[in-house]
Amino acid sequence: MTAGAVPTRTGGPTDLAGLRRLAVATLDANWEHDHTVPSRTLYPHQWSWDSAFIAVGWAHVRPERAWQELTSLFRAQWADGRVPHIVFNPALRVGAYFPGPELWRSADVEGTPTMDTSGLVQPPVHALAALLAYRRAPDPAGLAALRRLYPALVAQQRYLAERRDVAGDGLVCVVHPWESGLDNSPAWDEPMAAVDADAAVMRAYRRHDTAHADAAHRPTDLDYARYLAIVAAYRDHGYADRDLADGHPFLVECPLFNAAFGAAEHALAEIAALLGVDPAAHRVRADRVTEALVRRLYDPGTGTFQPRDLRTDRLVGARTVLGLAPLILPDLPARHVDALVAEARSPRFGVARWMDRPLPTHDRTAPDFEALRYWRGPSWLNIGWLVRRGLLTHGRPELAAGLRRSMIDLVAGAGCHEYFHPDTGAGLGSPAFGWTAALLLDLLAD
Ligand code: 2M8
Repeated sequence: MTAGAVPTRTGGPTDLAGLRRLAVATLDANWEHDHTVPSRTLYPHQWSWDSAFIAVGWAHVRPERAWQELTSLFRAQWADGRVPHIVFNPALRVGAYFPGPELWRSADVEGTPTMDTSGLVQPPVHALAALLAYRRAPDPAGLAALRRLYPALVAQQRYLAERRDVAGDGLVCVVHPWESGLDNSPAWDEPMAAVDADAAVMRAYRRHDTAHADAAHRPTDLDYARYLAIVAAYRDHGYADRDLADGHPFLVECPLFNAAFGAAEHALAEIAALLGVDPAAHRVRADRVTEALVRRLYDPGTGTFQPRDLRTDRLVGARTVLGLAPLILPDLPARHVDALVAEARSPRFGVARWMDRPLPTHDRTAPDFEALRYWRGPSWLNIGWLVRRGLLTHGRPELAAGLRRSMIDLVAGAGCHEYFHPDTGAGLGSPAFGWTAALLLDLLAD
């Protein structure tokens, strides 16, 4: 496809049984001894939040793989509790993904696992995924797996609470856009503009992504130059989190990351109860996260949640889908829920009355909305799936049903793509993407 051309829908199965078969075949094809790769071409290693979403899908068809998926990821947990966002498969050739282990150099850091990993984290959706996987397959093997995972999930939360609360306000700070999972979201344009880097440095490297996907659908070279500069700053500081406030180039409190952090405490409370452990401390922590999110990231002027740039102590201006994520918190106050539902149904997200049009990742009315470029507009199933859960949690079943339909239609129209054009539904990025397949299975089962 030529750069910038508008892709058209290529057609996926339209009957529910055919969709289910496609999803299972996609997961099977991406299964790699003890985990599932997001994509054989673009992302051939293990990714943290991908594994969580993928475990939810496996629970419907092969629960043992759901537990293997999470267990293999947590085997790479660092001694400080961080769960790295990439676990590298040593069997793959050097250069199978950029940036590879030679850039991260995790082996040089004390307290890291034997396998190579990155040093960043991703939104902590794993406790929620473990709970949902168990609910789909509540057997003794699942309970035993939950029991093994519980201390690791608690340590993951402890790392975030104790090492990443840079502002001391009860919220987690992300130190790289890759930690948000929405790498090139317009939400990061303001904080990224302050990162000193030159696109020309990319001449020294070989980007792997643009060999497998249209460059017009991916982050730019300047984005990548900045991504590398931030990684280098963190790595050269030994991935230590002390003193981050003294000069780390990117420090942001993200509403989606923090909503996941709060939802994890709610999920841990339920897991603890299943295991016969007192859930009270998790509930207290969950309440604190919701309270901090509302206090620090809710903007009454726009009626949505916005990231806070800790280097300027200001909320960023872009209104992206990140702002809708706090809907997943069961204790979000009703007036904030109402405001977010109004935001989701507004022309900005354009999902219309019944939310049955694809949910974009950025404000459709913004001048920097890009229907084709990665996290700057296209629809992604993991985001729609989270927002749908939020709508169900807050008693909006009709809207949740519309959103569910829109997501199933996307796959029916184009297959298990990584992301989709939010107007035409054309498939973008990887054509056989792990979490799209997994979350489709979950949506079909409801
Ligand atoms: C994308 O991120 C990686 C870097 O982590 C990349 O662009 O190479 C994002 O979509 C992220 O959310 C996702 O976890 C990862 C693997 O699917 O790909």
